[in-house]
Amino acid sequence: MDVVTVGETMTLFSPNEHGQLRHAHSFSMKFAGAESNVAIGLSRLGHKTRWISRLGEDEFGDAMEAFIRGEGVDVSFVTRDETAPTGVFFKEFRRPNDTRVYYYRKESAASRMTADYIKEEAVKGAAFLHLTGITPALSDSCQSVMDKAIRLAKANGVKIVFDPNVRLKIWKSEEEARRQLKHFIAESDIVLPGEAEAAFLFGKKEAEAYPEDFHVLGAKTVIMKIGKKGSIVSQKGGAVDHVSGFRVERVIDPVGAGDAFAAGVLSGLLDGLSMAEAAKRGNAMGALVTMVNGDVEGLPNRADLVSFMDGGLD
Ligand code: CKP
Ligand code: MG
Repeated sequence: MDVVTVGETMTLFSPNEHGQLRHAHSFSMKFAGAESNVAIGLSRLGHKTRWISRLGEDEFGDAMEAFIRGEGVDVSFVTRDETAPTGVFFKEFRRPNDTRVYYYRKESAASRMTADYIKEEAVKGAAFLHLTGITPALSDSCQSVMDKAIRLAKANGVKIVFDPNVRLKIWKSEEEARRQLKHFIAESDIVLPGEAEAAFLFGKKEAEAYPEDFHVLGAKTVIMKIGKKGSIVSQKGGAVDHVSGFRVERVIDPVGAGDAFAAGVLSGLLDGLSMAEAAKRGNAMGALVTMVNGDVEGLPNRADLVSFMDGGLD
């Protein structure tokens, strides 16, 4: 296994019209969740991935499991809950550059995951464990899921990659979000924040100044997304490097770009690239996903990624 990830994926109802959600009449049903987005992105590039989660014993759970399995992701550690449903969320394309999400995920099956569902054999042998800050916001038991996964990763030499993915709609308070996210950053080998997330955690400052804040907490490597400017790479005790971004013709849907970036970075590292080259692949993946409606629909296969990185010429 190359990458193991744990988290909630929801059924996504994406309106077929632009404008306020209240006026939407028809929706496309999709499946999206940060962790499965990353697993799918990696799988399309030929890496072996496993996604651990808990689904409702319902139609959406069946469809989601089949979809993610169909993308080549191992789902053998996914469990089912007979009394809690699979979570749902809606997107709203309110105006150009104003996409919003609305969650219906309280008390979902995934929020009921407990540490018992994270088995040593599911984590052992992987190169990376990918986690995000969404999971600990779901419930107290999901916090224990994070702690158990981290403990197993450390005991088995699996590197921990953490994307803060700040979601204030589901945290109890901003203070609680900051406290817990910092705790998980401190446990991680690689942290993949966005610039706005770094500002939320450490206060507004120059982009180049943030990596040090993450290093002080304990993170060895920080690769920070800085929007269309690309990303910043920093290793503890080393210099801060800028890696430029790719030109995006038109942003259709920005949701999922951070997960695509994570998949690109991990793919690069699995292929033995340097941190800067891996960040470049992450930048390309993020750019590609923004140009397509959906969180995973824009994730490329290898040939598509290479052609885009080479300038998009066939
Ligand atoms: O940070 P990103 O836009 O890449 O994350 C998007 C995902 O898991 C999306 O698919 C959604 O299901 C979520 O983040 C979430 O819970 O917000
Ligand atoms: Mg993100």
